[in-house]
Amino acid sequence: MSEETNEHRCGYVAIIGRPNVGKSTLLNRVLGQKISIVSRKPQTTRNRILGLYNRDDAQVVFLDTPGIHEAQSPINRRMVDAAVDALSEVDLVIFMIDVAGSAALPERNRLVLDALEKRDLPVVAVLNKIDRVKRPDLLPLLAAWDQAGTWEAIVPVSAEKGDGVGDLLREIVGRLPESPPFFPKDQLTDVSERFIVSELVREKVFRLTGQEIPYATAVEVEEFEEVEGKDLVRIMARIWVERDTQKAMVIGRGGRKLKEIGTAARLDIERLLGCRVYLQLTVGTKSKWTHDRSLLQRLGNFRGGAGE
Ligand SMILES: Nc1nc2c(ncn2[C@@H]2O[C@H](COP(=O)(O)OP(=O)(O)OP(=O)(O)O)[C@@H](O)[C@H]2O)c(=O)[nH]1
Ligand SMILES: [Mg+2]
Repeated sequence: MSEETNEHRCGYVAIIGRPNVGKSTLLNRVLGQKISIVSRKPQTTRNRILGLYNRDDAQVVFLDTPGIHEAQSPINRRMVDAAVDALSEVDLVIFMIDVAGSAALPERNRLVLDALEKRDLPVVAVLNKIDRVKRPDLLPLLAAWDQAGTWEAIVPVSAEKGDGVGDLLREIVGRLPESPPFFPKDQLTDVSERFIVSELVREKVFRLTGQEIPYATAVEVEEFEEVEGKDLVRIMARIWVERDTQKAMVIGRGGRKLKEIGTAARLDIERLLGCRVYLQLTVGTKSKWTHDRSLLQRLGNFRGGAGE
């Protein structure tokens, strides 16, 4: 590739929006690999997750962020802060809206709109989950969003099915500054495999347990060891919850729930690492960890803020 003749674009793009709109699904779709966990429950993503979309003429540094909502508890405030902080380091913002959800209209997105209004950033509005609405129902939403702000573009997509994602990438790349890549072109993310492993376990807890448990859970990878000559990785991880009653629910009758979490996580981890995985899960109780700032910092699934 000759640098003189071929222009190359590179920049930071934050994906923001209310919880559960499909931000992480979009990132995984664009990357073609799961680096950011997804669940049907809101407030799944807890950190800024960096994902690199690489091609010959461009590198897009995507920042997936926690959903922006009316945060009360320290853990939730920390998540919202991570999302809003991401805006300070980007060239372009992808503002994602769930057209099939209860917050499809601008008035239910006030917090996000306020965060954007404070900054003078170019924003592409993305109307996601179009696979779940009929075309005629999409038109009034498009009109409402057109009125609600100054957008670079409004792009309807289905992050899950892939519809419109190519158009969105064109809109994004064309708006990035000319620049050489910031990261090696074969890199996909800035987080360790160990971190993604802890997240994949947390995702299964999110998906396979109900009530308050997902929000009371952190995962700590205690051992991560490649077994020499065996194409096998041995992982020991601890699932932290806040109370013994929650611990009992995560373990389940006869250990069945924990086994289900472990099997589902192991399959995803094997796909991530491309080898066999021996995964051993244990459950521990740490009372009030979601309210303890210093603990939040040490525990898995919290890598600290933006710019690392
Ligand atoms: N039908 C449909 N579902 C989608 C689409 N995109 C995402 N979803 C689903 O929406 C839910 C939330 O997706 P996530 O990607 O976790 O959403 P998020 O915005 O990252 O959520 P938080 O991290 O909690 O803020 C999951 O059940 C996804 O499968 C889509 O295009 N169509
Ligand atoms: Mg997410």
